[in-house]
Amino acid sequence: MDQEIERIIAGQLELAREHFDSCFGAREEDFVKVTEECGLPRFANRALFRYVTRDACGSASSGSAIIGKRVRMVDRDLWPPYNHFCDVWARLRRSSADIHALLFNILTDDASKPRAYLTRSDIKPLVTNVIDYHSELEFLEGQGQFAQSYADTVIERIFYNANRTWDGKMTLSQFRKADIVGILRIIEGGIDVDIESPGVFSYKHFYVLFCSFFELDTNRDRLLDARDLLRYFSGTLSRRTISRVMMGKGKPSEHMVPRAPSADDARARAKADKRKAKPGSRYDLNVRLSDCRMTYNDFIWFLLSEIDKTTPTAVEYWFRCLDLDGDGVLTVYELEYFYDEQFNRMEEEMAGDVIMLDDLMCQLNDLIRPERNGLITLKDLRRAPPKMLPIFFDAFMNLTRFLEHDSRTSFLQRQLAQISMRAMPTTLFKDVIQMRVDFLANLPNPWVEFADTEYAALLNDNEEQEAQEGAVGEPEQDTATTSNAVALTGNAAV
Ligand SMILES: [Ca+2]
Ligand SMILES: [Ca+2]
Repeated sequence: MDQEIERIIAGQLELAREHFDSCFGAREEDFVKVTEECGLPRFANRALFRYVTRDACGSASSGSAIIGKRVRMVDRDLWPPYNHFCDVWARLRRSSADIHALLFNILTDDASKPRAYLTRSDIKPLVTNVIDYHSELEFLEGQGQFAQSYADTVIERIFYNANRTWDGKMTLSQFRKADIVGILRIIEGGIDVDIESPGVFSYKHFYVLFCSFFELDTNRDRLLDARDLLRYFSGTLSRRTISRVMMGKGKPSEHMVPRAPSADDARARAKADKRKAKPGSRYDLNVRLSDCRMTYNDFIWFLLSEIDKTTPTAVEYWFRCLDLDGDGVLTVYELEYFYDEQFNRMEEEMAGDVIMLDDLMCQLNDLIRPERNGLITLKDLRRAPPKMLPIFFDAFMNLTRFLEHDSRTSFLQRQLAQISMRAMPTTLFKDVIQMRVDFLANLPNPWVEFADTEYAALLNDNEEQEAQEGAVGEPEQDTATTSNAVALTGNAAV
């Protein structure tokens, strides 16, 4: 085994030597040839270059927030001497169990203080590398804040999917599971090529997230307050849900308002210390809703969770919102608190055609089958069929969607029944089951479906707006923009 690794390292170093011989002294972007010879995705180049030049060429800046070809610090750095590279690469390769561990070790990039986790800023060199060198993203150059928002979106989405501990510290096993290496390889072929399941780098998805946020942010301060969220999908979320979201119960909020601690604060803190709250359980009774704001990064977690409530992160997000006392169990009393508001709205909006809580709880108990009747835990929800989860959460939080489920579920049931009827007399029962499973598995992912529809609508809006501007004789803007760049001109300045 050891011999095999030594043979691989020797082969890689031999191939890399040619580039050192011909390119010695060249810049970071030329180093991509070496990165590829070493078996890494090309967009890991900046990270590897920084890693190998760190000791050889002084202090290479790591995790720089600067985007854009003109202001990159590392361009001033030179390639390391070949012998130095050999030492660094061999040591790195020997200490990494697989390609995931290899990239993970490169990104943690702090030899003096070895870390067992990655932070958001550690991922940045990968994302800025993609922004600066991916041919499909050329139009982001010089877009400052807009390009920065794209980078933030990609990083938040990586953490949304991978960081199941919610602590902003991605472990090697989370990194491996998220398959960042695989994602980097896929986008070499194109950013939005996989129509079925575009990944975290999807420009289209970023654009939808970004525009959805600014649609709500009427005063353009890049923060949302509770009132803004009331306008989300024409007021579909209940006020009680919005309060919980805004208070950072789903995802701890990034936005903090410094306040002089009062005597109450001190007492609450002493009480919380005594209780020795579990890490991650945020139990701040002293939050004032009027102080709460949602940043763009928080909004990414909110919108992804709102649109697709079947993902593990979404389930946890909404569970925490509903779990008023944070004890890890949803009781009938907690659910009733949320359902009361829904019930009143149904009475107002549906002329008395309402669903009683008792009936609802019976149905939901059948769907979720909790271990203890009437007490729903996160474990129960994780075991429940994923398609049932949106019905469960929307019943307590999102009236419009909850009422949609009624018709959608029965439509689904009819389709499933038709599959069985058509196949039944001639097909084996287990094959019929498989057909039904395949049918359900091929239903479009709610987030992808949503992003597609919204993106088409946004492009349409932009075209209409441009047509109007053309009609009234507005001075023409840059005509050389691509359709993507057209989509961004309306919002890039905010
Ligand atoms: Ca605002
Ligand atoms: Ca509870």
